[in-house]
Amino acid sequence: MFDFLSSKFSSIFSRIAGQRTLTADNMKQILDQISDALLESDVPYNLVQDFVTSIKQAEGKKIIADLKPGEQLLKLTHDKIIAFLGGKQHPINFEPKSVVMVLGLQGSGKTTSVAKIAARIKKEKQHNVLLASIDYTRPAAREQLAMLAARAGLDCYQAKADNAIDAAQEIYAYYKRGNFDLLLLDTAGRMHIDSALLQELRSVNELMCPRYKLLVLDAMTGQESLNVARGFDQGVGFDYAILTKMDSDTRGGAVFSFCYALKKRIIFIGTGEHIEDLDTFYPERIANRMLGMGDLQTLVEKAEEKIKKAEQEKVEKSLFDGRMTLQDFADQLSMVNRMGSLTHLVKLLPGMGHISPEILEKGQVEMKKFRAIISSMTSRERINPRILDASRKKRIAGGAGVSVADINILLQRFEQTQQYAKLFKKFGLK
Ligand SMILES: Nc1nc2c(ncn2[C@@H]2O[C@H](COP(=O)(O)OP(=O)(O)O)[C@@H](O)[C@H]2O)c(=O)[nH]1
Ligand SMILES: [Mg+2]
Repeated sequence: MFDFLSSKFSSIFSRIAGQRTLTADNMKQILDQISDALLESDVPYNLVQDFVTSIKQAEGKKIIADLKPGEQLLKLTHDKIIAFLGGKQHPINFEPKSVVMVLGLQGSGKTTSVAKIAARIKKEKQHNVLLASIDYTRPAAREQLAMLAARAGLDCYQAKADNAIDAAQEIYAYYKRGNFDLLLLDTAGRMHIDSALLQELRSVNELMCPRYKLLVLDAMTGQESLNVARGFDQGVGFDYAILTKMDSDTRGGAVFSFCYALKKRIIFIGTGEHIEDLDTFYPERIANRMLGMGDLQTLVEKAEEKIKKAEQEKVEKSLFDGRMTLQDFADQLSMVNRMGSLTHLVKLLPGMGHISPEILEKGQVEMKKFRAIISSMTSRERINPRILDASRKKRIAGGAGVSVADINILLQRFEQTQQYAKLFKKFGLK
């Protein structure tokens, strides 16, 4: 996700990271590179202009005295991306006894998203959710929702009516009778927005008065998705958006542009075809990812699910205190090992968003070696790796069945991890 933007941004900012001064020429060059990266990721030209102007204006004010110019610019860009994505915000909390109507073009991911959201609400709030579809354009469309619901253990009502409007009435009556907490209504889409579709959606809107209307947009469609959103907004209106297929090779331009262009929030992003592949949209985390800073927060959440809290707190504390030892590093490695495949996790780690499968394979082997090396060290060596001279390294290499070069790689990685931790602490990203 955001591999394209994060590799562009990482390379732009790594070039200026340590510089003591930034000349007007440097600055112009960097802003040009940022513009190019955004245009290439399919952000509309006028939005790119607005974004770059907002950085320029803030840069003039020099707010943070103790940052180097490169760091300052990175921080500003980070802040401005967050602002573009809608600012800091709380996740949406669907009020009980509401109807949620889900709109979007055909194939955008409505049916899949309806099932994902329902499963999420049921799991987190124990709400009694009813699913139903009024998609009469494709014979299998309603079956698809029923199947997804059955697989996830969700209630789904299949209307007997032979058209969308009658079905909507029937569904609404069933929902009211059944004392459900929420109704999630899947609707028909078309290849393009047309007046028949909008008319149908307007009628259902009047009939059910949904408390929430969610628009599903396919992130793969780039700039075009903004026009689709405007069309739905004018035709029926909607409250929030869900951007799907973020796991595909979309360049992220649609996500970057949506909030600023439509003045509405994105509340979820779809990250795969499975029912659990739905992430709550947090502008801060997305900004971190776009800038190649990884997503420590998501990583922490995933870890929390599988690791005892106390164990994790200990590692985290030493990491952010800047007092991390090799023992902590070893604990981290075995945590990663328990949390799932490296391929998935690595996407969340700083600067590692675009690593090839071969390198990951190598990474798995490397992790194994690292654990062997650290377990061959004395506790003094783990706490203070600076004492590792040539003879100690030789002894450890013998014990772990690796070469001295492997130990040096481990020490390098350890050093990098500490650097990242410091950077994150400095930017208040933790
Ligand atoms: N990779 C990926 N595929 C998705 C995502 N959301 C939906 N899909 C797939 O997109 C296709 C169309 O989805 P569907 O929910 O039927 O779209 P609808 O026509 O709007 O109801 C299906 O093959 C889904 O599995 C997503 O977030 N990631
Ligand atoms: Mg559908």
